[in-house]
Amino acid sequence: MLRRPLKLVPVPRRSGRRGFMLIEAALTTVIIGVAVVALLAVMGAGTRSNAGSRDLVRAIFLAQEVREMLAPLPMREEGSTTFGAESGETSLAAWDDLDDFNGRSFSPPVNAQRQTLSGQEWSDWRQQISVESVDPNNLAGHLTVPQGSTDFVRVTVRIYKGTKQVHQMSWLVADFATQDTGN
Ligand SMILES: [Ca+2]
Repeated sequence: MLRRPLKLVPVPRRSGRRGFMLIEAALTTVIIGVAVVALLAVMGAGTRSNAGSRDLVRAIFLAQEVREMLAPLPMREEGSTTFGAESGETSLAAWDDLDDFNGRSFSPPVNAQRQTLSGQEWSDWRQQISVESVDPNNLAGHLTVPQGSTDFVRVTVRIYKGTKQVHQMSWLVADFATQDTGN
């Protein structure tokens, strides 16, 4: 049987190139889409981070204003055994020793000169102050001792924006006047 020699038949060129380009275009669209979404997410996180940083700076400022306001005050009223404001001391202007400020809260907040910070930007901010007697043998601890029973207090200022606490600052104060005289 005589076989006819194989004849190479030219294969018609398929139009696959067009399809491949469509896939490329689709992939490119997906990749760009993912990149844009990622970029937007990063930008969103950056915006939130900036807002958080701004709030923290304000909160630190408000805590430092309280610290400056309280810095010149004695730990306790001379000649008084009251822990808290003495009789007749009914306003911020009258509070003249540290324990007068225990439990005080200022909203809108106040500055170191005891002036209310007016302005819309401060309206939802609050300074909350606590003054607690601490055990001199355990200054770093949080053991509760009766108020006024020692010559050391821990002053804590908590700064809130709305209901959220943004910052907290604490420091210790000793009644050196009492320490010096041995009373
Ligand atoms: Ca007082």
